[in-house]
Amino acid sequence: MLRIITQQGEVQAELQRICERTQDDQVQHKEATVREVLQAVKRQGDKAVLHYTAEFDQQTFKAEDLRVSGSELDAAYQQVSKELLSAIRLACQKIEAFHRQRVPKSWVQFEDMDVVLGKRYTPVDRAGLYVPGGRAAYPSTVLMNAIPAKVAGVPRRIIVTPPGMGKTINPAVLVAAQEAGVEEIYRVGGAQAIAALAYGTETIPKVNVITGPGNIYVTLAKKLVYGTVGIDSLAGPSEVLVIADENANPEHVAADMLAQAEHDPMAAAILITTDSKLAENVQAAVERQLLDHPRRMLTEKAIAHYGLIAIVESLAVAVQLSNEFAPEHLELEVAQPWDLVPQIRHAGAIFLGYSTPEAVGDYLAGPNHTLPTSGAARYASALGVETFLKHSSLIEYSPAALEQVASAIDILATAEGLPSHAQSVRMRVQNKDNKDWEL
Ligand code: HSO
Ligand code: ZN
Repeated sequence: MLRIITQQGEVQAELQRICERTQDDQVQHKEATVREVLQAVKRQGDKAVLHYTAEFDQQTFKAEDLRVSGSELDAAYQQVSKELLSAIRLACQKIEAFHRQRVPKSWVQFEDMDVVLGKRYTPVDRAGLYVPGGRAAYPSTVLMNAIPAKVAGVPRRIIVTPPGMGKTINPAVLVAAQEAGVEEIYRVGGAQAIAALAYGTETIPKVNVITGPGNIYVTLAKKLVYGTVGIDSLAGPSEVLVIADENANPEHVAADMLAQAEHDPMAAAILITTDSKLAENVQAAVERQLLDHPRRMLTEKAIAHYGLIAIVESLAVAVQLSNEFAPEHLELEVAQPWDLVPQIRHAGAIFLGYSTPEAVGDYLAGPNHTLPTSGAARYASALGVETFLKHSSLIEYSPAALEQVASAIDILATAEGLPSHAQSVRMRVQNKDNKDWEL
């Protein structure tokens, strides 16, 4: 049963508990396992990858089968329906259009004729995209990772995903990968996949950046290899916070909350409303919609542990509580959603109005669905083209410009006790014709 609470202190305590739900005591123990996997793959490469795939995924095969073959890629198109293929293509097109819009551009600025400054963006050479399997075989996640990497211009894009029964990979995942321009796919998941991408093996290339959501083992592994490679963020179980007024449709709000809960037993679904009638109606609608839910067990678990309805006195209080929580997804099911936007401080994605369910963003609105969770929206943003780019600063000074700043550099370098820094400037200024070396 979805709990309704009204006392503000209790609401705040509950929101904090839900926000911190991944920091459980089991993590330490799991981290030890992940360290062992990372070390083994680093030392033994493919051999360790295959060993852990047999142990954790119960799939045994040889190193030459790690990479998904061209014929499997072709065959996948025969295994998905025409409707699914066109939906994937529509999503591809909308996601790509969105991500192309604000690609950071290299720039140079001629302050005056003597100083040129700028930034030059370049993509990483190789990106590793993690696509979960098992409970979560999401072609949409393939698109959300692979398209920004392609738009960023990453020359080599690689997908890793755990094998299912008979070492197969979900055909919809294989089709989505190809539609998004990825043909290099390895059947490996878990911490062993992250290790392979971070250190490289005989078969799997070492990459520069690893992105994509995963279970707790994948997330811990990403955290531990950070530094050897870049990562997007530590994307934990999904969450939605809905702010709704008295005109929101309780069936719709309930469906949106269940859409989040059905992802994971640790997913969170929170409603903050100003209307007690709506609260009761949503509570009842959730019960009703759960009755014949095909993923009832898992969904109910999430609702029981991390589901919550809070009744508050005003929308301003609702926004304040939401800011403290910093949700991954925030739905504003209110009459004037844009009025609230300036007050929103932290949220991975904001869905405005009664007819914008989160699902539209999960699949094809265009913005990325890989978003910061568990309060990370306080400092992080959605996965994007920038995740695969870095920039080099550009600086050019003419002799005259250097002369102008020489004494300031001299003073700073002397204050830091670094005489060669001072000298490198002084020499140039004192020998403007640059003939010193001839002496
Ligand atoms: N809500 C998930 C994304 C997703 N939903 C994929 C359906 N498929 C995390 O933003
Ligand atoms: Zn979703």
